[in-house]
Amino acid sequence: MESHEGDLQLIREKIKTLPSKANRWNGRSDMPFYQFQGFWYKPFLLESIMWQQDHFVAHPSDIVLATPQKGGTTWLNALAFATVTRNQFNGSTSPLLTNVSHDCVRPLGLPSPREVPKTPLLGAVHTPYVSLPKSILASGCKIVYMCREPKDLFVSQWHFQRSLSVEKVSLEEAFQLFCEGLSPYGPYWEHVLGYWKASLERPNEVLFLKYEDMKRSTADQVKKLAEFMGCPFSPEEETEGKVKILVDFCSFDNLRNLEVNKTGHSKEFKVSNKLYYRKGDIGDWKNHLTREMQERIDQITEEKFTSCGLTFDIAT
Ligand code: PAP
Repeated sequence: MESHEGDLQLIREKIKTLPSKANRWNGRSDMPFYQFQGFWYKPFLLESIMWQQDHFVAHPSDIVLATPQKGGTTWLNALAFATVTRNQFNGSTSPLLTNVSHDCVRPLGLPSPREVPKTPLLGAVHTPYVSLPKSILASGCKIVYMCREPKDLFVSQWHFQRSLSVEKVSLEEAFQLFCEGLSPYGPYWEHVLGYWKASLERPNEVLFLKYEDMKRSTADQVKKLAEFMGCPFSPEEETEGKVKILVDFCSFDNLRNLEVNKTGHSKEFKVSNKLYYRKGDIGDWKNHLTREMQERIDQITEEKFTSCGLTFDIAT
């Protein structure tokens, strides 16, 4: 890690020259938001993205898993990992039994001392498409993106950020910030559109998934994911019920109730694993947002997405 200190120092200096604003999501004056290539970041998260751009070398067989924050990262990682390793591990031997799914995929950022099972899966975590390392695009490796209906994503992000912060941002203030685009890795709509447009331009290389589709028809979506990743389920596997077994293993209730996800910490992100499992429902926004809030956010969604041919079921 020490040999990277010089590079990191240069990156830190560069970050200080970027446009910045107070981060009212966590109220910490020592950790403002910085804007880079159109998106807002906490400085230590931006360090990692800038480091990746300078140093990460992708291999054509890599599979990048990307999500906006709270777009379904934990679930996508688990499903993709269980799918590509299904002939290597089963429900009693899977590393997912003892590791949060973020720790089962290879990191793209700074070299990490943690042991990661060998798979083609790379966790790009929340890097916007425009900021992915050039070598990922040049290598032609596959990218899977999963995102979520904006109201539910906002509510999930608000809960998550509050649980990480001493100073708790109110729902109203966070809502205002989110709609202005000033949210972690925001503007959210631009994050989604970057990958959406890429999936239209390069459908063989970019798979665009929605959390809601994954909830409503998990088995079909997992089959699509497997096919895209180059490891389709065979007719025999389907007859043997392998898809259902995998889907049940990665279900919210099953993973949330594992000891590692009740009491453990992510090695990569030092976050308490239970924070990655809250409700896992579609439509929790109805328990939080006023009618005015709903209308405002839906209007932005409509304005931003409809002309690009992207739709979400905003009523549920
Ligand atoms: P991250 O981006 O910080 O890693 P991420 O996994 O994207 O978090 O988001 C967590 C959301 O996914 C939570 O949603 P909620 O706040 O609305 O409840 C979490 O409950 C949900 N989630 C986690 N695991 C699963 C799963 N296996 N199935 C369905 N939803 C899940």
